[in-house]
Amino acid sequence: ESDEELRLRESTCRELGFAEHGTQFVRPARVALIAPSRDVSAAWKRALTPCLRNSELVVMNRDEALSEATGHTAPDAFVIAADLGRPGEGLRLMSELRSRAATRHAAVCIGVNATMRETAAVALDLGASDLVPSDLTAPRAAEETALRIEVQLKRKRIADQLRDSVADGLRLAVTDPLTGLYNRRYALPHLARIAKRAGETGRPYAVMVLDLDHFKSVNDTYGHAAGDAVLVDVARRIARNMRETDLVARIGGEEFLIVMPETVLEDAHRVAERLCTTLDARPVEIAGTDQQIPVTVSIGLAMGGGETGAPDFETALVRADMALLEAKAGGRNHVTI
Ligand code: GH3
Ligand code: MG
Ligand code: MG
Ligand code: MG
Repeated sequence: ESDEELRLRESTCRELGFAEHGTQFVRPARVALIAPSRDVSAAWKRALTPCLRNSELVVMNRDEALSEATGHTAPDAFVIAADLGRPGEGLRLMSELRSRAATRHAAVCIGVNATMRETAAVALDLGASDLVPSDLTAPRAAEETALRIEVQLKRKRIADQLRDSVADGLRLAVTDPLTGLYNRRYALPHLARIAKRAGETGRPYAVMVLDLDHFKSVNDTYGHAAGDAVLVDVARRIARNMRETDLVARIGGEEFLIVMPETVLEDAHRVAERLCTTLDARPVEIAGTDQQIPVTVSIGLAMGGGETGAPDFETALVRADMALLEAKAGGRNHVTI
C-alpha cells in the first residue's frame, strides 16, 4: 500500500466509525443490552456509553435478541440480566444463543446482584463469559462493566482469529492450490469412506479417472501458464457438471478423480459421456488473449460396491486406471468401462 492509499483508507475508516487496532482497522464491536425492561436497558446504555469506546450499544429484548442474532450482524457481546421477567430467564436466553451458529462464540456477560450467588454460579457453569453488576447506575458499576466487556471482546477477537486460521490451515491441507479442488491427500481417504458406506448400504458407487489428452503438447504449443489456465477451466467445468455429493479431486498433474456415491453404472456412464462431450464442445479461452485451446479428455470408469462392483476401493481405482489406459489406446476423447 502506498502512503496515499493508506491515508485514504484511514480517513474512510474514520468516517465509517471504524476504530484503529494496531495498524489494522476493525469495525466497532456490537454489544447487545438485554435488561428486564426497556427502561432499565436504556439506563444501562446511558451509563455504559461514556465508558465503552469503539462499541455500538444496542438495546434489545429477549425476542429481538433471538430473531436479530443471525448472520454477520450478530452482536459480538451480550449483557443479559440473569432474571428477565421470570427468574433465570436470562440464563435460558444465553443457552439458546450458545446453541446458534451466529452467536455460539459471542461474549455473554450476565447481570447479577449481591443476593444472587447461586444464580451467579449457575451462570458461570452454563458458560457465561463473565458476571457484571445488574445495577449499572450504582457507583463505578458502569466503569467496571465496561472494562469486563472490553476484556471479553479482546478475548473473542483473538479466539475468532485463531479459529479462522485453524480453518484456513485445514482447508489448505486438503485443497489443490491451482484449481481449488480437493487434492490427492484428501481424495483417497474420502473415497475409502464412500466405499465403506457402500459396503453398509449395499448400493454401488462409481469411480472415474479423467486425464487430459495430449496435454504435453498444450504446454509445448501455448506455454505452461496457458496450460495452467486450461487446468483451472477444466476443473471448473467438471465440478459444475457434478452433484454436491460427488467427490471431484485433482490427483495428478492433469488427472482428476471423480467419485459418485450411490450411483449405478448406467447413470455414471451417462455423466462421463456428458463430461467428454461438454469439454470437447468448447475450447478453453485464455483471458486477455485471443487464444482458444481445444481440449479433450479420456475417462476410465469402474464400479465399486453393490453386487457386481469392485470389493474394495483400491480395486475400483485400479480398474478405473486400466479403463483409462484403454481409453487412451482406443483413440482418446471417450469413456471406457
Ligand atoms: P496423454 O493423452 O497420453 O495423457 O498425453 P499427455 O501429454 O497428456 O500425457 P503426459 O503424461 O505425457 O504429459 C502430461 C503433461 O501434463 C506433462 C506435464 O508437463 C503436464 N502437466 C502436469 N501438471 C501440470 C501443471 O500443473 N501445469 C501445467 N501447465 N502442465 C502440467
Ligand atoms: Mg499421462
Ligand atoms: Mg494426459
Ligand atoms: Mg496423466
